[in-house]
Amino acid sequence: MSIYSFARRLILGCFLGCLLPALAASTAYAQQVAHTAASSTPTSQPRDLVLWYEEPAAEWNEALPVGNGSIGAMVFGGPSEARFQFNEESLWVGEPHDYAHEGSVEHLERIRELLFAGKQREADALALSEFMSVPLKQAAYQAFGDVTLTFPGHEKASEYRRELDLDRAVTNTSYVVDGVRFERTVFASFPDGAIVMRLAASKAGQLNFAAALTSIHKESVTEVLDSHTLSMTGEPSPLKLKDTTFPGRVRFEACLRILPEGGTVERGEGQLLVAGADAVTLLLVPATSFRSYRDLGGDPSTEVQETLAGLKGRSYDELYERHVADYRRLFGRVTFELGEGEEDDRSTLSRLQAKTAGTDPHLAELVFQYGRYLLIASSRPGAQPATLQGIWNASIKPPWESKYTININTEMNYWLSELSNLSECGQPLFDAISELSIAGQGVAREHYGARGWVTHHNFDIWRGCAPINAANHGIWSTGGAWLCQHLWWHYQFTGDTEFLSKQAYPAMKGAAEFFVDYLVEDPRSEERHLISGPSNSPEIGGLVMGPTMDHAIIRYLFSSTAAAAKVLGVDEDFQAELVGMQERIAPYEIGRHGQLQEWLEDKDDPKVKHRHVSHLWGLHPGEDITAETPELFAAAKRSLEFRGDGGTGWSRGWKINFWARLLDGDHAHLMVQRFLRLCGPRGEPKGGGVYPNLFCAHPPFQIDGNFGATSGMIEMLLQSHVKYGEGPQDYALELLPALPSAWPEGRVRGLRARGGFEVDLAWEGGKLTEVQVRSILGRDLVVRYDGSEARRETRVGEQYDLLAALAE
Ligand code: FUC
Repeated sequence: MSIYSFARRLILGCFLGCLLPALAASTAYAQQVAHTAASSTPTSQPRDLVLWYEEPAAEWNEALPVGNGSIGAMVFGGPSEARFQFNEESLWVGEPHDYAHEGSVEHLERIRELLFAGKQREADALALSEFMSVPLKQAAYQAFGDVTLTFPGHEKASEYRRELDLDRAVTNTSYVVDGVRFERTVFASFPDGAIVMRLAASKAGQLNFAAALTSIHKESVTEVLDSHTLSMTGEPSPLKLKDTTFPGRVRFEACLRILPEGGTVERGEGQLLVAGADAVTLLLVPATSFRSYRDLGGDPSTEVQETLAGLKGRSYDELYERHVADYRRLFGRVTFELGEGEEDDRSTLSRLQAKTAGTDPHLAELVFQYGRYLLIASSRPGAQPATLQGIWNASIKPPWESKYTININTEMNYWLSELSNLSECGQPLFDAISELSIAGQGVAREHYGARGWVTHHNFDIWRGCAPINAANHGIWSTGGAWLCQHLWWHYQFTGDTEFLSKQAYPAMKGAAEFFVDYLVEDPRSEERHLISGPSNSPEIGGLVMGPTMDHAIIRYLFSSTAAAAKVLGVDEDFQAELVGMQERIAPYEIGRHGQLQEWLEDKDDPKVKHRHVSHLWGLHPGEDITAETPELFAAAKRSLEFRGDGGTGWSRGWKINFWARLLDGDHAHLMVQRFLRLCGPRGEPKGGGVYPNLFCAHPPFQIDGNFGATSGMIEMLLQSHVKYGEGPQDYALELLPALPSAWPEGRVRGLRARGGFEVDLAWEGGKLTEVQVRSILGRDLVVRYDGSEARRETRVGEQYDLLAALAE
């Protein structure tokens, strides 16, 4: 489904009745964003933000991604064979499906009893046979197709260069053959709903090529639709995952329209042949029959034709300008530079291969802004949320099905959206949460006999919420609760009470109701603490009662839901119930190694280097472990030291955030270095880092680390999670809380903070030299830097210079 069908869905009113309030909220939200964004005029970037290479991509992780939130492509840039591997976000195997396992609840008590009795293996076996999703796996995101342009005679190209300009969201490939310079420009346009490719040459009549449109799916057919258009239709091949074969029910269609200037276009066998053109514009429009997780009634053909009709009459220059203006409106809100730096004419790959890659400030700037680029490219209002791979996937059997893993990954995808001034890019996640809050009701009822809704460690496009794969990691009940944090953040950053009442609070309330019914008293504790379970500390230690992470998340859910109800002036009794229960949840424990315990029992092994560090959730992304709780702060630090500085790409990304929250800039920077480690055939074969195209390497490619790295770098420069008062937005802004010695000079503009503030900072010799804070909501402002504090009452739209006050 494209942004267009989303708009149509709004107009025709064909969206699910139950989600109408959510949509109303999104509309109000759009207005809100339009209002608040006015404060952040797009600024031009201080330095070139270009990923560039001297060779075509030798493999997928070297190709360059473009995307408009829903459709994306990987640009390989071969001179004689140009491959554009493309995706559309709604092309998945499977069909509308409820994964709840009827009657599971009958076994719940027994599983708990076994766990309380220390019989983990028996509990696991019972849970695996009686308590899991039906089927045991969820569906997979699918590759869509390839556009291949073949240029005879271009094998001997010279002066080759391939680049992705983050400032314009445009890729460019350029080279010379027989004295003629050829240029290919590619971008994915959000306003026009198409991938646009432009071919040009320095001499007239030189463009000769064959264009093909193909798909990895066997059931697809490509036809020459008219003299200038190729059309490909089909459906995904069925996919067997473990014991289940997911059918290919989503129908797809893509059209490639070729608009030459000069020359001729002829029909070939499933191809179009262009000869003697001066320049050519190609428009690629894919669509599917997916309308919503419950409805496959769309007509991809009509959708493609409508989009193409909308493009008719627009010149290439117009398409380009509309795209750049739309993109810059978002991207241009933040600039980031680390000192003047030296002129650097090395390619991105050479810089990544250099020993100094980890400390290369320009690479840090590039990776910082790449996270923002990728979010804009994979998550725009009306779209699906970014998957484990954003929207970029060349496989029919992608790693972890390229779905939504919510025991860290999907949340990490959205850590940067509010912080980095891309608030509206969070909307796809909010809409998915609204859907999960409906789909997860059946799972709450059938598995737990509880009210409200629950989601376990994964969901897919069909909004599967039941526990999948295996009991030892699939039965983890706080996925939905964690997602609700993003709803609350959105309110805290934007002050959008309409969003809070119509979209956020209904989902938060349902999630909290579930936990009111689900928590049980721990018979082993004298205080009869409330604990979670059966659950696990993500992916380590197996099925247990009472993992620390669950309790941190549930406490946060209860307190934020009670706070939201208070803001809205509703559900007073429920507020009191949540506050009362929150106080009874098992507290953090510090264990015999001085560590923050991962479980109720003091059984952490300091030698374990596991990638997940779930028990530190309260340090980040939570907010109850700060310097103001010194014992827990020290224990969290100890636990993190035990886990070490390695790990998968996303784990390194998370550790940047952790060390920033621990106010240790140099250690956070060490993790930036560890993140900038080149992986794959041209770098390190094992361990996490980045690929030549700067995609995060788990390995394999997983986009979460890109987003986590950007959020971590922001946490090094600005934090706003420490409360100064009791109000839901009373958070102090901490300036340069974890500035590393490796970044003595720099400047960042346009970051956002809780309470509705936009912040510009500059520093020299490691000391703050400029602070400008714009007030979006007119709330009281508390700013802290290096032991000083300044307070201001603010007015909407006004800017405050706080440097002198902080120096007093
Ligand atoms: C979680 C992680 C894995 C991987 C997968 C998609 O299960 O533990 O490392 O990121 O999600």
